[in-house]
Amino acid sequence: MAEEKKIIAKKDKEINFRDLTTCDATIQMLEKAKRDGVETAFDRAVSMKACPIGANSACCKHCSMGPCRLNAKDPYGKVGVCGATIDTIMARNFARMVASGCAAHTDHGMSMLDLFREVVNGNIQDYKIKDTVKLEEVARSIGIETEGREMMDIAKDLYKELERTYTQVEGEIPFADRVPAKTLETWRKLGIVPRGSMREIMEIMHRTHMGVDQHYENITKQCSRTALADGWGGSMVATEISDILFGTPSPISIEVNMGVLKEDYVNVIVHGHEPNLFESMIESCNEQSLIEEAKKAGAKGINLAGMCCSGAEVLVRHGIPHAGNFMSTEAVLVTGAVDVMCVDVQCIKQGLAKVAECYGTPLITTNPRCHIEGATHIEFHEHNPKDCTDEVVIKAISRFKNRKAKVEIPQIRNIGVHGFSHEYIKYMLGGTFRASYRPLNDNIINGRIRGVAGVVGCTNPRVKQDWVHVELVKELIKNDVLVVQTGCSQVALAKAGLTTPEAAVMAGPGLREVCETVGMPPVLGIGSCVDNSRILIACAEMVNEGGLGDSIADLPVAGAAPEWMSEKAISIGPDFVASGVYTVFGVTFPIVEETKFYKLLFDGLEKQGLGKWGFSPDPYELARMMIDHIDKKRKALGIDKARERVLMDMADRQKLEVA
Ligand code: SF4
Ligand code: MSK
Repeated sequence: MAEEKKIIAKKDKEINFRDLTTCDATIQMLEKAKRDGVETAFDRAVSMKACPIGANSACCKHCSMGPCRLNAKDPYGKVGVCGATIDTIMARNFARMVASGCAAHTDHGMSMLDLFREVVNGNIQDYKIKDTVKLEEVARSIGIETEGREMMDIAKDLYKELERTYTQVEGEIPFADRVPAKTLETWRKLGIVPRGSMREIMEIMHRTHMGVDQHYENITKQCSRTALADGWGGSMVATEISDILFGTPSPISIEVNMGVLKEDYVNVIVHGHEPNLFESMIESCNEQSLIEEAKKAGAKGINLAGMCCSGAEVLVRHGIPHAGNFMSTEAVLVTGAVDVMCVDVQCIKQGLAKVAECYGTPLITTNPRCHIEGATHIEFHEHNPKDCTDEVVIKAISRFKNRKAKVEIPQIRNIGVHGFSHEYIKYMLGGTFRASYRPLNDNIINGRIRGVAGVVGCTNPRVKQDWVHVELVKELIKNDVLVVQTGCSQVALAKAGLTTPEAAVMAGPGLREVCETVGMPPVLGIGSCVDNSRILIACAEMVNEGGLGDSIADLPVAGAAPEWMSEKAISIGPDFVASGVYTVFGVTFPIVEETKFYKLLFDGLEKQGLGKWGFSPDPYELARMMIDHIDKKRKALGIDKARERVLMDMADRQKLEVA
């Protein structure tokens, strides 16, 4: 698919930052970075052309008889030295991306479970079980008795059960109990019900070793099984345990964008994924003695903001402002106003170290899994969390006192209403006395809501930051498709003003009516990238509620990662596809078109009763593909009414722009 990929390849002097991002704050900072002689990932993406053979996944370096490069234009004209075909090579490469993405999510989940175990066993005092209602609900969902039992006894049983999510050698993982019966039956028939994620990830790495699994169909099967071990396993554990420990989100109005930084405050940014670090940082930033220190240093106080998915985790639990998504993490340092950037794991660009150095900002790594050359490492331990976060804040105060960099903060702040957990969606639509998915299902059946789309994932400098997300979502809601969001995507939409109830005016008449009746935005931010499991649970609830088919594959739903970049995003793909969801990706897709592997992913899996993949770099085409799929499912369910997809021209789009 190399020809279709949107790769910006201009010479440095021709760069117009408006071609690279629609985020005005990021543009302002890229212009400043240029004046300051500072390079960012945007500059590197322009000057570094993506390797076309790698982009097509047509090369293999799994052994030293290679590396072997095949020809995407004549994919069956050549094989690797060992005889591996293009389908084997692409499927193996894909499988290793899935394994890596699943490992990232499940290891994050395991960290949350480690913390839960230590809390339950009384070895950690700084964290507590915050949401006992959720604890009982999760326990009951996997068959643990809760009636009349002590909370800690339930919690101990829950820990033991959930540990199997990772370690189970044979048999189905606990959350398989949450999968709709017909979907589970399909998995059993295909032999893809996951065992523990450690086993599945180990097996995928074994199978993709030179000379083991050399049938693309069999490799793809293991991709599905491993991805399900993540989506219905490790990721789901991460979300559920985070909710139990830190509270289940409910909607809250939050501020987004770089204008949340304050020149006369000590500014602390937390970036990464794990809520335990951030929760402790909140404590440290509110510590009276540290606030006094900040004041002694001449600041008005300490200002804490999140970025990326760390920010998405806590903005909904505490209303902490969010300074920007993945592609703004270097740009925010260019403000000169960041007194410390504290990171844990995932999506932390190594380039941050250089940019931080240029502006005299300490970059602090905290997790044993993530050290960065040039950064300071202060290890975070859950048994004494404030030892780390207090020290980080002290460093920030010191940097404030000695700020040398010129400060320029883009004065842009947007408001979003986020925090729609799947539990809250149920309550919001059904009310206290009728909390259920019935109203959602009814509104889908009566056609007010055409279907539901999950639009998730990263931003990527190979496409214009935020633009693909925003244009895609605008098209979807205009066509009465309710949108749920996770990760960096929701921050793009918040910056565009689409995550407030007022954005209902941009929706089609049916969706608008529902949003205005309930007072909800047409675009629901539901958490960080690991929280995609909330979407799966919502899908299961819709099936179980009745009237929309027997399996997730019957639902009028679709998913998209329009600006994806990480292997975690790739692993979410087969998780959703194997769960039955049509899943489309933008930017690029690591595959050669019209090969057997391509036909399997983009068509064959659906014939097996699963979902399927789609790809387009164009947001309007992505919207068309998703809406066509939703309409196909409505027709199959017999709930299709004569309705046309609303095609918008540029004038229509301009009319819909939110100020
Ligand atoms: Fe080449 Fe086969 Fe070795 Fe891959 S495994 S590098 S295709 S010889
Ligand atoms: S942080 S995986 S850029 S969503 Fe979760 Fe954002 Fe994608 Fe990282």
